[in-house]
Amino acid sequence: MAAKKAGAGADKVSKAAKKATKDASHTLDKATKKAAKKMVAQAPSPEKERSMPAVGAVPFGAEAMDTATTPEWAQEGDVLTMATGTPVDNTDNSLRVGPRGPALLMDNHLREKIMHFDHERIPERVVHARGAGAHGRFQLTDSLAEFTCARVLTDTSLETPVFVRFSTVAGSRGSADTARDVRGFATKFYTDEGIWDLVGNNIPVFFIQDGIKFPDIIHAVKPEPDREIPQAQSAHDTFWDFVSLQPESTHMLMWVMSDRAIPRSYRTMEGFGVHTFRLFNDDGATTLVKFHWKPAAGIHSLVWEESQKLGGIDPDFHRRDLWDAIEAGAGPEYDLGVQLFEDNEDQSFQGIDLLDPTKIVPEELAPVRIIGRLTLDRNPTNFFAETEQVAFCTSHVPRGIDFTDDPLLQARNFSYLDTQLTRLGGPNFDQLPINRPRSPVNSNHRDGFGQQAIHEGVAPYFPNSLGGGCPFQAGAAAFVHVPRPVEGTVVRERPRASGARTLSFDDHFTQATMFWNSMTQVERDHIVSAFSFELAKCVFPEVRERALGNLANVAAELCERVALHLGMSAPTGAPAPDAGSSPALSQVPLAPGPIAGRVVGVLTAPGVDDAGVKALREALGAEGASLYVIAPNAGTLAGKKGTLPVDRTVLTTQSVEYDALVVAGGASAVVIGTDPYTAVNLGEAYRHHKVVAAWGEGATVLESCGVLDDLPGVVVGAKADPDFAARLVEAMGMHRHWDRLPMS
Ligand code: HDE
Repeated sequence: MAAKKAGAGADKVSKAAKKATKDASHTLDKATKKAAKKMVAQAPSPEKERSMPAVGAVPFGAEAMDTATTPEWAQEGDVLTMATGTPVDNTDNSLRVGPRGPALLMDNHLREKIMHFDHERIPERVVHARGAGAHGRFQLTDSLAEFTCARVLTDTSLETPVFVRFSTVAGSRGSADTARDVRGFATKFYTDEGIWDLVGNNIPVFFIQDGIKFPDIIHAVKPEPDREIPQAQSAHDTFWDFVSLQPESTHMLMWVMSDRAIPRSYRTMEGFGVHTFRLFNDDGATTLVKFHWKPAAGIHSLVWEESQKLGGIDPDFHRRDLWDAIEAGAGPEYDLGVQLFEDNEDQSFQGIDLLDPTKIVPEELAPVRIIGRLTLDRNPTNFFAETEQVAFCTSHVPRGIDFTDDPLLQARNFSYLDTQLTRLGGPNFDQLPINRPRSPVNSNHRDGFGQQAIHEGVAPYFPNSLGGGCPFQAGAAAFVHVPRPVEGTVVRERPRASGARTLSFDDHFTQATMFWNSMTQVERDHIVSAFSFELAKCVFPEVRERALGNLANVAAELCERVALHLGMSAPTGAPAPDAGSSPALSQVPLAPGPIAGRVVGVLTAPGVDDAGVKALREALGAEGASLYVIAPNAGTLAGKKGTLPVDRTVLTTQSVEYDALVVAGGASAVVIGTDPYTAVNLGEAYRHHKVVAAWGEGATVLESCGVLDDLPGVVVGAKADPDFAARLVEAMGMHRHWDRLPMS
């Protein structure tokens, strides 16, 4: 109601503003111009309203960001102008010699408009091109003052603004969100001591141990260079050719072939800094650290068939989910956790080499200490200005956080700064609003492409006397790399196992085996299917053979099952007998978790129990979940007592878009039951182990589709009452019901 009123008000104001502008007809007198301008400024733009933070969400740092993203000069006044501020009289017709004659070169507006349009695109990221971002805040809850002097990790009274960008790696900017791939999880903390970019992934290890191999793996996974096929997929020869020759990739392959690589949502995946970083405190004492993000919504994935279908039905599935959840006030939340290790001579922990990015430290050996919470609660105002132009650099760290000699991290510290030069057109990318620090900037950098600042003074050098010596070196508060001795022989060699380091750069399989050992049966089945699918897409037998050779060193069962699928014989390997397991690696929940941000589809038709739908919507809303009314036709649906607005029609939606499908009660059941889409959608949701439910007459529809009400994850009630809602919520809390056998 309130929104309607506001909308009507806005309409009135903008109509008046338009009238004022029209009346003034190109030659606005001062008073009219002022009045029109005021009215336009007051009119709440629908775009602005769409990007307002959801009720209940706190727009942290919004003021500062808003001035940066919508500077007055960019959208000032009410009349259309050229980039030079020259008012435009007509933007629908180019300047011609008579209405049917040739266009004129002197049409400055035409040329400027087309020129700017021609250059609207910037190069997409070489990797991680496809992504979505959001603003939020980080609240530290447990100080790490003992280990670091970085205020963002020690001062619990601070709330640090952040921007996070999630991404896939292999696909181009327009590729589908749900491809099997690693997800990027890059966080820009606008700390009061400068920017901190934690540029992580949703998988804690990487394919390669040394950054010098990065161009090789990326060339291998990208579409094959002769025909540019396939898009956003690793299921092709060049990828498997490379990884089968590079066995250090095996551990990461286990993760990428697991359900981790097809997350349900960005909200339901973990994040990892991957590398070991070094913390230091004011006394110069150092501690090694690994960063983890733990999602409040639990860790959940799609099933393979869903991810494939969604790629066509809704290629923006993750992007939309992130946007909608934030708009609904159920934005993602993650705990920041750390694993802390003594900075010993070996830089190892219980035999695990901490410099090797293909190894994890199991949480059972080094518990993850939760130190703060990240909340994403504001969608970007403009995708290009923010999500596309955000530039993360692993080398951006504040005082108190430093690097280790992990050879992958060292190469990244070069790469990210370098890549921005091409992508963002020069060295001033830090000045773009989304990249601007919130702490004071006073460098002696000058000029360069896209310089935004008009620097004053004559002395951009140090030392100087003509500028009064400013800016000074910062002294005690300055960023420093912690002093540490470095010596050795210059070599091109990987570190090897030695002394206390047993799980080191030359052990490619033990942790891959540990991953396999830690999986439940259903997770193992999915891993077998993923390897089988990918390798079956490879044409060259030697590529498959080599890949099987590596799998034989992970687990005989895995290798044999994949070989069976490929119609090949399984080679014999030597999996580590003492690889152990880490229960924390399995993502099958042991108890129901929260359902905030989940989506329930309710199948309806005329005659539906509309009061039941409303009651269920309320009950789910209280849990942060949304309900969509699906009906045969769009518009308004006549129910038993009242009406319901239809959200989606049977032609515009499919079961894969929902976490649960519910058949509503009421006389509508007859129509729902005879619609061929019903059986397809219910059958599919059932096959994907999702919750399927019905109340009242709706139960007959489940029955006619062969869905038995006593099976796990099937919820049936007489009415859409609190008891039915509670059972539905609980069942959805498990996400999938793996103990339900496929329907015969
Ligand atoms: Fe990246 N990576 N990467 N990467 N990476 C980029 O930087 C690179 C690596 C990651 O949302 C690029 O700005 C090298 C590991 C994320 O904007 C580029 C190496 C991890 C993002 C680049 C790695 C990542 C990137 C492309 C091996 C997980 C997206 C555009 C030494 C810890 C950030 C850009 C965003 C993006 C280089 C390995 C994560 C080319 C050389 C390991 C999340 O600079």
